[in-house]
Amino acid sequence: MTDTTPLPRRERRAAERDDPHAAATERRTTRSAARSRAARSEKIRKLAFGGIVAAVLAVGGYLAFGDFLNRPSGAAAANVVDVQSSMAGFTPSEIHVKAGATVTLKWWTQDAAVHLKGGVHSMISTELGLSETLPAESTKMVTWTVPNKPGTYDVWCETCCGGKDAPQMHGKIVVEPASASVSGAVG
Ligand SMILES: [Cu+2]
Repeated sequence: MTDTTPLPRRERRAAERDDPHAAATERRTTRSAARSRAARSEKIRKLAFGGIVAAVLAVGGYLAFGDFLNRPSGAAAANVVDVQSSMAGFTPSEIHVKAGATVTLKWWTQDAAVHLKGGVHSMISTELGLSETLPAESTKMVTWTVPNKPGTYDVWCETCCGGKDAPQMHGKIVVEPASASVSGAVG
């Protein structure tokens, strides 16, 4: 019997009467076809699962190491400034940036919300157009275009330890002339 398409039940019974052996073969063929279909779909499921796992690992890896990989070199890395806020104020208490540059402040704190007014530290410099808040125990990337006005400016936190009235809550932002960076660059 070369035709392996399943026969309707009535015909199969008739075929079984006529040739019990052939009918049994036909049933086996049907079962094994079903088995191989099941095996195929199992294989597809495994491939799909593998693909999802690979995608999750790739995204996780990028999130874990992307920042690290981007940091060591390149112009962008030079414009990332690490700033911590704590009960001691800003660390470092003085940062230097170039006029007109786009700077990313990697601003972080380990302080708990209970010590902070509104649960945040703040970073305020009205002269430089900065007014940001940082939730307790977090890190925030603040991208900021430095105004084109060289000088030394006051920056302070208003939401802890006495705020603007407390000397230790103040820091300095020194805006250096843009030409200072051009002199060191080629092209
Ligand atoms: Cu603060």
